[in-house]
Amino acid sequence: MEAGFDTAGVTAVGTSDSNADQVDAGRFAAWVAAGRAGEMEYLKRRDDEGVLLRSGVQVAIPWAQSVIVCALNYNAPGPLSIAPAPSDTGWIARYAWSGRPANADADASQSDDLVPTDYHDQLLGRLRHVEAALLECFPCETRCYVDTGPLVERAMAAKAGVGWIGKNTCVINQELGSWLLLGVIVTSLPVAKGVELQIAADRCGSCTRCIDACPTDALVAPHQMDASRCIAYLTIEKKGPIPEDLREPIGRQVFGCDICQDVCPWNRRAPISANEGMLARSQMVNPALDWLAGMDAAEFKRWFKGSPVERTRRKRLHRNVAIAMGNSGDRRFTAQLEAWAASDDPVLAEAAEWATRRINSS
Ligand code: B12
Ligand code: SF4
Ligand code: SF4
Repeated sequence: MEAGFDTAGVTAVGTSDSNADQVDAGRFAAWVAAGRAGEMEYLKRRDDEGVLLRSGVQVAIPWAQSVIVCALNYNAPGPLSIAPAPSDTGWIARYAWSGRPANADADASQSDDLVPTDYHDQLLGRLRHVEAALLECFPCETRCYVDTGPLVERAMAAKAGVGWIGKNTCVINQELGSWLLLGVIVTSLPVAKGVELQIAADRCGSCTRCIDACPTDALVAPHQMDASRCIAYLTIEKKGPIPEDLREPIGRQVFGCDICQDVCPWNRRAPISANEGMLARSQMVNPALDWLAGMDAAEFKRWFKGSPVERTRRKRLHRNVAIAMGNSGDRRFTAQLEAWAASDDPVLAEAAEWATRRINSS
């Protein structure tokens, strides 16, 4: 917490709870085998014996004995994606709104002039502080990861008592809600025998709001996602054309999706983050689609360099904007879509043609 996290926990690896570890390994393997990882090849990597690297922490990191899981609140003051909004605007996922003042003296409450930040850097910096403090007391092997490590962070977070895995597959903390980003430190330190590890109780109860609200039916059952249908996958990870049957349900989401968290009752009273580096950039909230569409390479760099949106690159963002324009039904977008239809990028051109047809038929 001193390093700037909002909550944290520890779990043992491959020892006390090996039965639960096997259940998780089985779930992960079944998930990959069912094709639910889509084109995210990094999730399907295997070791020399063919075991999925992410199916257990000790598969890729044999010396691992424990995992410290840290969580950072990124909840920002601002509307929910499900609130009424002008039809000519898109939606960028909340976690990608983040920024920091351009210089240390600036007034942090002035959100108009923030420099983009990326949660990977925000969490990794804090994890390194914890790691350094730990190594001072207990020399050991450690690895810090945010997203990229060969492990399922949410499964670790649930075991470390950070929260329970909701039916929307997100980790939810009873006090903080689910607007949490996770980082882990894998260590070679065993958890002392007799130490009771806290596992958070599942508090979803009979609620099914997230499953009912998901526009693409990506939540195929409680706690189970077909990622190849999730709007976050389609708009951020998926290269090439987005499957046609999923374009309409994407609605106005141009980067990621917050719907299954917006409807979650555990987020109603989620506290606003005071974390340095996680301030909301006002321009990211309900951005005008024609503003995003008009960005050339220099403008894209200006607004998104250092932000998670940089990862999608400009052409893929424009592919998503074209689809959102089509879904808006707004004829004012026709000229932009016609210009894109003549683009030398076949994916963008085809998305623009689809969007024009959709506007003309609405
Ligand atoms: C790939 C990935 C995605 C994919 C697939 C998501 C998915 N559900 O798997 C896509 C691109 C769709 C995605 C979307 C998002 N992601 Co993402 N993603 C990841 C990543 C890199 C790997 C996840 C993974 O391994 N998935 C494989 C499946 C099988 O794992 P899982 O769903 O977590 O399932 C495990 C548990 O649920 C458990 N389990 C399964 N069934 C059951 C049943 C019960 C009863 C229990 C108790 C447990 C349980 O076992 C499973 C296997 O071990 C992680 C970082 C990491 N390294 O872990 C971030 C991560 C999960 N993503 C994160 C975020 C923030 C998002 C988005 C909110 C971003 C956005 N706004 O667009 C959305 C959320 C969508 C959603 N409802 O989950 C955060 C989640 C934080 C949190 N509070 O939960 C993570 C941890 C990144 C981080 N460092 O903070 N993501
Ligand atoms: S993030 Fe959106 S598309 Fe993905 S499961 Fe949640 S509601 Fe469905
Ligand atoms: S919306 Fe309901 S079912 Fe879904 S995660 Fe939240 S509490 Fe659980």
